[in-house]
Amino acid sequence: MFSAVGLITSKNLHRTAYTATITARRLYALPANAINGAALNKHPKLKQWVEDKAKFFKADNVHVISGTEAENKDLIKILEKSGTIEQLNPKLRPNSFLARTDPKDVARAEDSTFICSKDKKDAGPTNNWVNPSEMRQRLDKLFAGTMRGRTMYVIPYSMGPIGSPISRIGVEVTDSPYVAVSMRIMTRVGQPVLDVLGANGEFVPCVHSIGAPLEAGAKDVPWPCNTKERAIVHFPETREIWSFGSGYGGNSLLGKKCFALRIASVIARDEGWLAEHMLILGITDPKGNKKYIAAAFPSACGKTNLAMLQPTIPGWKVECVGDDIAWMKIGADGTLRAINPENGFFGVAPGTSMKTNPNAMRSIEKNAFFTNVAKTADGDVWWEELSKEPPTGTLTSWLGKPWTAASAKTDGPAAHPNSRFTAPTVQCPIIDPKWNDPEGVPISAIVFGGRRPNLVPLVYEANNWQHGSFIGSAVSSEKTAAAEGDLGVLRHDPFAMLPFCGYNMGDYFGHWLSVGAKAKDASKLPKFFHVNWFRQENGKFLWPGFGENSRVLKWIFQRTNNENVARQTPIGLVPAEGALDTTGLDVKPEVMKKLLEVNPAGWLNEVAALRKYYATFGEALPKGIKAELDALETRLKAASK
Ligand code: OXD
Ligand code: MN
Repeated sequence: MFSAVGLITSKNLHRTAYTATITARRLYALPANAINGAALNKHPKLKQWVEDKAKFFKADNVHVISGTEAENKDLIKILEKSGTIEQLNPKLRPNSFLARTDPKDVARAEDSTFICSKDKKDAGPTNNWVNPSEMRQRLDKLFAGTMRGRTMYVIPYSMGPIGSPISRIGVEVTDSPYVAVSMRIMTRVGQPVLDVLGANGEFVPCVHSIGAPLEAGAKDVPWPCNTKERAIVHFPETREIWSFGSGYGGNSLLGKKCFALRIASVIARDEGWLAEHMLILGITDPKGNKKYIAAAFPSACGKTNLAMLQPTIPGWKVECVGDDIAWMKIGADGTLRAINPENGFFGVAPGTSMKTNPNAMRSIEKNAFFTNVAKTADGDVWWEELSKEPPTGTLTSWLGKPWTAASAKTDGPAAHPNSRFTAPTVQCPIIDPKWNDPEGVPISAIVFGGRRPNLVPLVYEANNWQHGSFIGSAVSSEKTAAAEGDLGVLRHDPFAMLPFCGYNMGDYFGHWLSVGAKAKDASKLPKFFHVNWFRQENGKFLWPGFGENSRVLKWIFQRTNNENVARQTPIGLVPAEGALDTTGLDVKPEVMKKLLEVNPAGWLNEVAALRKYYATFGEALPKGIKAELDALETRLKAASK
């Protein structure tokens, strides 16, 4: 039945992989892994699904990812042979590689990302929606024979520790070996996941194709993709993911944005928990008291920097649980418990340096993948702001061209603004001892933030859960290079989830309210805050940011202990005069005042803009959010009299 593409029984896996080595179409083929094949046989539904996909996509070969070191080495050889990656100088950066993508495949493609719920209303006004049957017809056309001439990799993966009750399993099939090696860094993959799946365990089916079949005799390119036809599709009701055309991580590593946020947000809504675009950090005061903070910022707004922050205030310590995604649930003890479902970092390279994020720099010293950064003359990596000046000698830019500081004016940056590093979480020198704890860590504070050049103070605190949820729903930020489109434009990005919420954003606001309302003991819930590191005057940032943000974290920490260090304003609580620790900080008192000022007239404009935005949700806008907006307006009007 499966003879067209061969496969799946252990015997067949071996034969077809071997066949591939002699078909000349492939430059290099993986040795088969018989154990994997046998394991797939144990799960008839999974086996059938894989067989159907391989047949329909006309894959030349199928390889089930075991997750072993030897297999990873083989995949890397394939990627080197095809020119997709090159090894960096092992003396400078052991076991690390550089990939250059097609210049048109460099970021998340939000315009081509779809939530195909049965009812358009369930996708809401912030998502692209297409009727599921229409989309399935389109996908059928796109995917028919899409893997001709290529191997289909089957990646069983776990979001969260393998076997933990809160973890979820996905199986991604992909024709990209780059995706296979990257998924091995970003998630837990392979045989142990199949063991947990057993004979009938549930998995989220995830389908990915670069959309570039390789016809017999045709020459491959280093980064095959399909920039004409792209679709990153989610079916929330059936919990399926289909991604076509792009190899860029955010569109192709389906465990991350597609599963752990878009599909998981739907599962979380149905089951009463939260799947969020948040970092998680542990913070310890000089007396040894420890708390955990979760923080949501839009893409490329410094989540990784905050998650790995090196405090400048003496005696304080920060440890990292995760830098991008948090799954949170009220635990048996009544606290909000959070896990990081990922296993690696997929961070933005430009701007990362020993000055801004030494712990990220140490996390990528070895065993790292870099995408679209520049290469130095001695075979290491470089990107803008990694050092004040570029290293001597001619670099190779992300476009694969010779590059020097002098040529930057005509050639643009050496590294793409959304170039990335990928490295295992365990390599972070300040990884939290509990980062892998299936119980999750208890969250004391939830922080929202965005890039706001004006108006929004350095930090303020919500009055309660409902007000905090309102603040989350009101997040706006300047657009960054993490997604295609115009940079710097201010856009609403509620809860930093605009591109990642798998259902109607209005219902999502309601879900946040209900999680708080259902909690048995409100005193055990986290407090909410909003921060803004990006306030500017005359084009210059007023706040130094990075390690100095520990001063703001200290104030947040104090507030979670209900310390009397705040003053009430119409928008919430801000640090009382002199309460924010500025010892040794080179910021003038008048600048500090500006950073903490609340200007009622300016905020009334913000209220008007929000009212317009909220109107787009129609009836889905929860009463609690509307009530908070009205109350804010009343307080602001009273303050401006
Ligand atoms: C990311 C993003 O890659 O948010 O984390 O775009
Ligand atoms: Mn992100």
